[in-house]
Amino acid sequence: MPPKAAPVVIDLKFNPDEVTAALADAFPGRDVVNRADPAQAGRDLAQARYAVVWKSQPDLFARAPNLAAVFSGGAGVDHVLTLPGLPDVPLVRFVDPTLTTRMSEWVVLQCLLHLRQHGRYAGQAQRGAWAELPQPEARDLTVGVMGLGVLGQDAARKLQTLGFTVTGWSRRKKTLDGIETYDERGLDAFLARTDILVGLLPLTAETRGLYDATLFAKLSRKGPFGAPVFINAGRGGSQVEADIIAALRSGGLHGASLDVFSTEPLEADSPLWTLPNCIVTPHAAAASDVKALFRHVEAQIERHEAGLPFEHLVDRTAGY
Ligand code: NDP
Ligand code: OXD
Repeated sequence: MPPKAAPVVIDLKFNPDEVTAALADAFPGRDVVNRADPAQAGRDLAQARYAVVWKSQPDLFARAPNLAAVFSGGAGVDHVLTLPGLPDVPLVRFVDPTLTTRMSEWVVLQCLLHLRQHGRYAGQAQRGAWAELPQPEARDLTVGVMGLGVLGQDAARKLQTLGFTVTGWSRRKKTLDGIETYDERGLDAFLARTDILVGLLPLTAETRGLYDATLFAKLSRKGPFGAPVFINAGRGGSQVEADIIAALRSGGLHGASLDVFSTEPLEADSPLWTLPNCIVTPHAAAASDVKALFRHVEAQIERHEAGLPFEHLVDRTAGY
Protein backbone atom coordinates (compact mmCIF):
# COMPACT_ATOMS: atom_id res chain seq x y z
CA MET A 1 0.00 0.00 0.00
CA PRO A 2 1.37 3.48 -0.86
CA PRO A 3 1.97 5.70 2.20
CA LYS A 4 -1.02 7.88 3.03
CA ALA A 5 -0.66 11.44 1.71
CA ALA A 6 -0.36 13.99 4.51
CA PRO A 7 -3.72 15.62 5.30
CA VAL A 8 -4.54 19.29 4.72
CA VAL A 9 -6.77 21.55 6.78
CA ILE A 10 -8.47 24.48 5.06
CA ASP A 11 -9.43 27.36 7.38
CA LEU A 12 -10.31 30.21 5.03
CA LYS A 13 -12.69 33.05 5.78
CA PHE A 14 -13.52 33.32 2.06
CA ASN A 15 -16.74 32.81 0.15
CA PRO A 16 -17.63 29.25 1.35
CA ASP A 17 -19.22 28.24 -1.97
CA GLU A 18 -16.08 29.23 -3.87
CA VAL A 19 -13.93 27.20 -1.45
CA THR A 20 -16.18 24.13 -1.76
CA ALA A 21 -16.20 24.39 -5.57
CA ALA A 22 -12.42 24.79 -5.74
CA LEU A 23 -11.87 21.84 -3.40
CA ALA A 24 -13.75 19.54 -5.80
CA ASP A 25 -10.58 19.17 -7.92
CA ALA A 26 -7.89 20.13 -5.42
CA PHE A 27 -5.44 18.00 -3.39
CA PRO A 28 -6.07 14.65 -5.18
CA GLY A 29 -5.35 11.66 -2.94
CA ARG A 30 -5.20 13.75 0.24
CA ASP A 31 -7.59 13.88 3.12
CA VAL A 32 -8.85 17.48 3.31
CA VAL A 33 -10.77 19.05 6.19
CA ASN A 34 -12.67 22.21 5.25
CA ARG A 35 -13.40 24.03 8.48
CA ALA A 36 -15.92 26.31 6.78
CA ASP A 37 -18.15 23.28 6.15
CA PRO A 38 -20.42 22.86 9.21
CA ALA A 39 -20.62 19.12 8.50
CA GLN A 40 -16.84 18.86 9.11
CA ALA A 41 -16.70 21.08 12.20
CA GLY A 42 -16.03 18.25 14.64
CA ARG A 43 -13.35 16.46 12.60
CA ASP A 44 -10.07 15.55 14.22
CA LEU A 45 -7.21 17.76 12.99
CA ALA A 46 -4.43 16.03 14.93
CA GLN A 47 -2.97 14.38 11.79
CA ALA A 48 -3.11 17.50 9.59
CA ARG A 49 0.34 18.41 8.19
CA TYR A 50 -0.54 21.48 6.16
CA ALA A 51 -2.91 24.37 6.92
CA VAL A 52 -4.24 26.93 4.44
CA VAL A 53 -5.43 29.95 6.40
CA TRP A 54 -7.06 33.33 6.01
CA LYS A 55 -8.41 34.95 9.20
CA SER A 56 -8.79 31.43 10.54
CA GLN A 57 -10.55 30.22 13.67
CA PRO A 58 -8.53 30.93 16.82
CA ASP A 59 -8.40 27.27 17.96
CA LEU A 60 -6.76 26.04 14.73
CA PHE A 61 -3.24 25.50 16.03
CA ALA A 62 -4.40 24.00 19.34
CA ARG A 63 -6.44 21.45 17.38
CA ALA A 64 -3.78 20.87 14.67
CA PRO A 65 -0.53 20.48 16.64
CA ASN A 66 1.40 18.48 13.98
CA LEU A 67 1.62 20.95 11.12
CA ALA A 68 4.71 20.96 8.89
CA ALA A 69 3.81 24.23 7.14
CA VAL A 70 1.24 27.01 7.13
CA PHE A 71 0.06 28.66 3.88
CA SER A 72 -1.44 32.14 3.84
CA GLY A 73 -4.56 32.45 1.70
CA GLY A 74 -3.31 35.85 0.58
CA ALA A 75 -0.10 37.70 -0.17
CA GLY A 76 -0.18 39.47 3.19
CA VAL A 77 0.64 37.56 6.35
CA ASP A 78 -0.14 40.07 9.11
CA HIS A 79 -3.35 38.08 9.75
CA VAL A 80 -1.31 34.89 10.30
CA LEU A 81 1.49 36.31 12.41
CA THR A 82 -0.98 37.35 15.11
CA LEU A 83 -2.81 34.01 15.29
CA PRO A 84 -2.69 32.41 18.75
CA GLY A 85 -0.29 29.45 18.97
CA LEU A 86 1.23 29.89 15.47
CA PRO A 87 3.78 27.04 15.34
CA ASP A 88 7.41 27.60 14.43
CA VAL A 89 7.09 25.98 10.99
CA PRO A 90 7.63 27.47 7.51
CA LEU A 91 5.04 30.11 6.62
CA VAL A 92 4.41 30.44 2.88
CA ARG A 93 2.53 33.37 1.34
CA PHE A 94 0.41 33.43 -1.82
CA VAL A 95 2.21 34.67 -4.92
CA ASP A 96 0.45 34.12 -8.23
CA PRO A 97 -0.04 35.95 -11.53
CA THR A 98 -3.82 36.10 -10.95
CA LEU A 99 -3.30 38.14 -7.78
CA THR A 100 -0.54 40.31 -9.25
CA THR A 101 -2.59 41.11 -12.34
CA ARG A 102 -5.65 42.05 -10.32
CA MET A 103 -3.65 44.39 -8.12
CA SER A 104 -2.00 46.13 -11.04
CA GLU A 105 -5.39 46.58 -12.70
CA TRP A 106 -6.68 48.30 -9.56
CA VAL A 107 -3.62 50.52 -9.17
CA VAL A 108 -3.59 51.54 -12.84
CA LEU A 109 -7.34 52.23 -12.71
CA GLN A 110 -6.99 54.47 -9.66
CA CYS A 111 -4.08 56.43 -11.16
CA LEU A 112 -6.05 56.97 -14.35
CA LEU A 113 -9.23 57.96 -12.49
CA HIS A 114 -7.30 60.70 -10.71
CA LEU A 115 -5.28 61.72 -13.79
CA ARG A 116 -8.45 62.05 -15.89
CA GLN A 117 -10.36 63.76 -13.04
CA HIS A 118 -13.11 61.17 -13.19
CA GLY A 119 -14.60 62.25 -9.84
CA ARG A 120 -15.17 65.78 -11.13
CA TYR A 121 -16.69 64.56 -14.39
CA ALA A 122 -19.00 62.19 -12.47
CA GLY A 123 -20.11 65.14 -10.28
CA GLN A 124 -20.66 67.31 -13.36
CA ALA A 125 -22.65 64.56 -15.10
CA GLN A 126 -24.99 64.32 -12.12
CA ARG A 127 -25.73 68.04 -12.52
CA GLY A 128 -25.93 67.79 -16.31
CA ALA A 129 -22.94 70.14 -16.58
CA TRP A 130 -21.00 70.02 -19.88
CA ALA A 131 -17.55 71.40 -19.04
CA GLU A 132 -14.17 70.20 -20.18
CA LEU A 133 -11.40 70.07 -17.58
CA PRO A 134 -7.65 70.46 -18.15
CA GLN A 135 -5.98 67.24 -19.32
CA PRO A 136 -2.46 66.74 -18.00
CA GLU A 137 -0.73 63.72 -19.50
CA ALA A 138 0.54 60.72 -17.57
CA ARG A 139 4.13 61.82 -18.15
CA ASP A 140 3.39 65.09 -16.32
CA LEU A 141 2.95 63.17 -13.06
CA THR A 142 5.39 61.13 -11.02
CA VAL A 143 3.86 58.06 -9.41
CA GLY A 144 5.89 56.88 -6.42
CA VAL A 145 5.29 53.26 -5.48
CA MET A 146 6.01 52.42 -1.84
CA GLY A 147 6.86 48.73 -1.66
CA LEU A 148 8.67 47.25 -4.66
CA GLY A 149 7.85 43.61 -4.01
CA VAL A 150 5.94 41.28 -6.30
CA LEU A 151 2.93 43.61 -6.52
CA GLY A 152 4.73 46.95 -6.46
CA GLN A 153 7.13 46.00 -9.27
CA ASP A 154 4.36 44.80 -11.55
CA ALA A 155 2.23 47.89 -10.93
CA ALA A 156 5.26 50.13 -11.46
CA ARG A 157 6.00 48.54 -14.84
CA LYS A 158 2.40 48.83 -16.00
CA LEU A 159 2.19 52.48 -14.92
CA GLN A 160 5.44 53.12 -16.79
CA THR A 161 3.95 51.58 -19.93
CA LEU A 162 1.08 54.07 -19.72
CA GLY A 163 3.58 56.92 -19.73
CA PHE A 164 3.68 57.91 -16.06
CA THR A 165 7.05 58.85 -14.64
CA VAL A 166 7.49 56.11 -12.05
CA THR A 167 9.73 55.89 -9.00
CA GLY A 168 9.85 53.30 -6.25
CA TRP A 169 10.85 52.90 -2.64
CA SER A 170 11.66 49.74 -0.70
CA ARG A 171 13.70 48.65 2.29
CA ARG A 172 16.51 47.36 0.07
CA LYS A 173 17.27 49.17 -3.18
CA LYS A 174 15.94 47.60 -6.39
CA THR A 175 17.16 47.96 -9.98
CA LEU A 176 14.27 48.41 -12.40
CA ASP A 177 14.72 49.54 -15.99
CA GLY A 178 13.65 53.17 -16.41
CA ILE A 179 12.41 53.48 -12.84
CA GLU A 180 14.34 55.51 -10.31
CA THR A 181 14.45 53.59 -7.06
CA TYR A 182 15.21 54.55 -3.46
CA ASP A 183 16.03 52.50 -0.40
CA GLU A 184 14.69 53.22 3.06
CA ARG A 185 17.21 56.02 3.64
CA GLY A 186 15.97 57.79 0.51
CA LEU A 187 12.40 58.23 1.75
CA ASP A 188 12.33 62.03 1.89
CA ALA A 189 13.90 62.42 -1.58
CA PHE A 190 11.41 59.88 -2.94
CA LEU A 191 8.43 61.67 -1.38
CA ALA A 192 9.57 65.12 -2.54
CA ARG A 193 9.07 64.17 -6.17
CA THR A 194 5.89 62.09 -5.79
CA ASP A 195 2.61 63.46 -7.20
CA ILE A 196 0.68 60.20 -6.78
CA LEU A 197 1.74 57.98 -3.91
CA VAL A 198 0.84 54.29 -4.25
CA GLY A 199 1.09 52.21 -1.05
CA LEU A 200 1.80 48.51 -1.58
CA LEU A 201 3.58 47.79 1.67
CA PRO A 202 2.95 44.92 4.07
CA LEU A 203 1.80 45.77 7.59
CA THR A 204 4.76 45.39 9.95
CA ALA A 205 6.01 47.15 13.07
CA GLU A 206 7.93 49.54 10.75
CA THR A 207 5.05 50.34 8.40
CA ARG A 208 2.28 50.76 10.98
CA GLY A 209 0.97 54.34 10.90
CA LEU A 210 3.49 55.35 8.23
CA TYR A 211 1.06 57.25 5.98
CA ASP A 212 0.36 60.20 8.24
CA ALA A 213 0.23 64.01 8.09
CA THR A 214 4.02 64.26 8.39
CA LEU A 215 4.53 62.00 5.40
CA PHE A 216 1.82 63.72 3.32
CA ALA A 217 3.50 67.09 4.01
CA LYS A 218 6.69 65.80 2.36
CA LEU A 219 4.99 64.93 -0.96
CA SER A 220 5.42 67.06 -4.07
CA ARG A 221 3.21 70.11 -4.54
CA LYS A 222 4.55 70.75 -8.04
CA GLY A 223 2.28 68.35 -9.98
CA PRO A 224 -0.54 69.46 -12.27
CA PHE A 225 -3.11 69.29 -9.46
CA GLY A 226 -0.92 71.09 -6.93
CA ALA A 227 -1.62 68.76 -4.03
CA PRO A 228 -0.71 65.06 -4.25
CA VAL A 229 -2.94 62.00 -4.46
CA PHE A 230 -2.69 59.08 -2.01
CA ILE A 231 -3.58 55.54 -3.10
CA ASN A 232 -3.34 52.58 -0.71
CA ALA A 233 -3.97 48.89 -1.27
CA GLY A 234 -1.32 47.57 1.17
CA ARG A 235 -2.86 47.51 4.63
CA GLY A 236 -5.08 49.96 6.49
CA GLY A 237 -2.92 49.73 9.60
CA SER A 238 -0.23 51.64 7.70
CA GLN A 239 -2.47 54.70 7.27
CA VAL A 240 -3.67 57.31 9.79
CA GLU A 241 -7.23 57.83 8.61
CA ALA A 242 -7.83 60.99 10.66
CA ASP A 243 -4.85 62.55 8.85
CA ILE A 244 -6.15 61.47 5.43
CA ILE A 245 -9.56 62.98 6.21
CA ALA A 246 -8.00 66.22 7.45
CA ALA A 247 -5.72 66.46 4.41
CA LEU A 248 -8.57 65.82 1.96
CA ARG A 249 -10.63 68.51 3.70
CA SER A 250 -7.84 71.08 3.85
CA GLY A 251 -6.56 70.47 0.33
CA GLY A 252 -3.34 68.92 1.63
CA LEU A 253 -4.29 65.92 -0.49
CA HIS A 254 -5.95 66.43 -3.87
CA GLY A 255 -7.55 62.99 -3.77
CA ALA A 256 -7.31 59.46 -2.42
CA SER A 257 -8.15 55.88 -3.36
CA LEU A 258 -8.32 53.48 -0.45
CA ASP A 259 -8.92 49.74 -0.60
CA VAL A 260 -7.78 48.94 2.95
CA PHE A 261 -8.72 50.43 6.31
CA SER A 262 -7.63 50.28 9.91
CA THR A 263 -11.03 48.72 10.72
CA GLU A 264 -12.70 46.57 8.09
CA PRO A 265 -15.46 46.85 7.06
CA LEU A 266 -14.98 50.64 7.10
CA GLU A 267 -17.30 52.16 9.72
CA ALA A 268 -20.62 53.34 8.24
CA ASP A 269 -20.08 56.87 9.59
CA SER A 270 -16.54 57.32 8.27
CA PRO A 271 -16.23 60.59 6.29
CA LEU A 272 -14.04 58.67 3.83
CA TRP A 273 -17.19 57.24 2.22
CA THR A 274 -18.46 60.64 1.12
CA LEU A 275 -15.50 63.00 0.87
CA PRO A 276 -15.21 64.34 -2.66
CA ASN A 277 -12.36 62.82 -4.64
CA CYS A 278 -11.98 59.93 -2.19
CA ILE A 279 -12.56 56.53 -3.78
CA VAL A 280 -13.33 53.65 -1.41
CA THR A 281 -13.25 49.97 -2.41
CA PRO A 282 -13.95 47.16 0.10
CA HIS A 283 -10.56 45.42 0.33
CA ALA A 284 -11.22 44.11 -3.14
CA ALA A 285 -8.20 45.34 -5.10
CA ALA A 286 -6.84 41.83 -5.56
CA ALA A 287 -8.88 38.95 -4.21
CA SER A 288 -7.24 35.53 -4.03
CA ASP A 289 -8.50 33.22 -6.79
CA VAL A 290 -9.25 30.13 -4.70
CA LYS A 291 -8.47 27.61 -7.45
CA ALA A 292 -5.15 29.33 -8.11
CA LEU A 293 -4.46 29.36 -4.37
CA PHE A 294 -4.97 25.61 -4.06
CA ARG A 295 -2.80 24.97 -7.16
CA HIS A 296 -0.05 27.06 -5.55
CA VAL A 297 -0.36 25.16 -2.24
CA GLU A 298 -0.30 21.80 -4.03
CA ALA A 299 2.82 22.83 -5.95
CA GLN A 300 4.57 23.94 -2.75
CA ILE A 301 3.63 20.73 -0.92
CA GLU A 302 4.98 18.69 -3.85
CA ARG A 303 8.26 20.63 -3.69
CA HIS A 304 8.52 20.09 0.04
CA GLU A 305 7.77 16.37 -0.16
CA ALA A 306 10.37 16.06 -2.95
CA GLY A 307 12.95 17.55 -0.60
CA LEU A 308 13.01 21.00 -2.22
CA PRO A 309 12.68 24.25 -0.25
CA PHE A 310 9.37 26.11 -0.18
CA GLU A 311 9.12 29.23 -2.33
CA HIS A 312 7.66 32.55 -1.11
CA LEU A 313 8.68 31.94 2.48
CA VAL A 314 7.91 34.65 5.00
CA ASP A 315 10.72 36.19 7.02
CA ARG A 316 9.06 36.29 10.40
CA THR A 317 11.59 38.73 11.84
CA ALA A 318 10.88 41.26 9.07
CA GLY A 319 7.14 40.48 9.30
CA TYR A 320 6.47 39.86 5.58
P1 NDP B 1 6.33 41.61 -1.06
O1 NDP B 1 6.77 40.97 0.19
O2 NDP B 1 6.68 40.98 -2.37
O3 NDP B 1 6.84 43.12 -1.12
C1 NDP B 1 6.82 43.94 -0.03
C2 NDP B 1 7.61 45.19 -0.37
O4 NDP B 1 7.53 46.11 0.72
C3 NDP B 1 9.10 44.91 -0.59
O5 NDP B 1 9.60 45.70 -1.64
C4 NDP B 1 9.73 45.35 0.73
O6 NDP B 1 11.08 45.79 0.65
C5 NDP B 1 8.84 46.52 1.07
N1 NDP B 1 8.92 46.83 2.50
C6 NDP B 1 8.52 46.09 3.54
N2 NDP B 1 8.78 46.71 4.70
C7 NDP B 1 9.36 47.88 4.38
C8 NDP B 1 9.86 48.95 5.12
N3 NDP B 1 9.84 48.95 6.46
N4 NDP B 1 10.40 49.99 4.46
C9 NDP B 1 10.45 49.98 3.11
N5 NDP B 1 9.98 48.99 2.33
C10 NDP B 1 9.45 47.95 2.96
O7 NDP B 1 4.73 41.77 -0.95
P2 NDP B 1 3.66 41.89 -2.12
O8 NDP B 1 4.13 42.89 -3.10
O9 NDP B 1 3.31 40.55 -2.62
O10 NDP B 1 2.40 42.44 -1.30
C11 NDP B 1 2.46 43.67 -0.61
C12 NDP B 1 1.26 43.82 0.30
O11 NDP B 1 0.09 44.07 -0.45
C13 NDP B 1 0.87 42.58 1.12
O12 NDP B 1 1.72 42.42 2.24
C14 NDP B 1 -0.55 42.90 1.50
O13 NDP B 1 -0.57 43.62 2.71
C15 NDP B 1 -1.04 43.78 0.37
N6 NDP B 1 -2.07 43.14 -0.44
C16 NDP B 1 -3.31 43.72 -0.52
C17 NDP B 1 -4.29 43.18 -1.31
C18 NDP B 1 -5.59 43.87 -1.47
O14 NDP B 1 -6.51 43.29 -2.07
N7 NDP B 1 -5.74 45.08 -0.98
C19 NDP B 1 -4.06 41.94 -2.06
C20 NDP B 1 -2.73 41.41 -1.91
C21 NDP B 1 -1.79 41.99 -1.12
P3 NDP B 1 12.23 44.78 0.21
O15 NDP B 1 11.98 44.54 -1.27
O16 NDP B 1 13.47 45.53 0.46
O17 NDP B 1 12.05 43.55 1.03
C1 OXD C 1 -3.86 39.69 0.51
C2 OXD C 1 -5.11 40.46 0.55
O1 OXD C 1 -3.00 39.91 1.37
O2 OXD C 1 -6.05 40.10 -0.20
O3 OXD C 1 -3.71 38.85 -0.39
O4 OXD C 1 -5.21 41.44 1.28
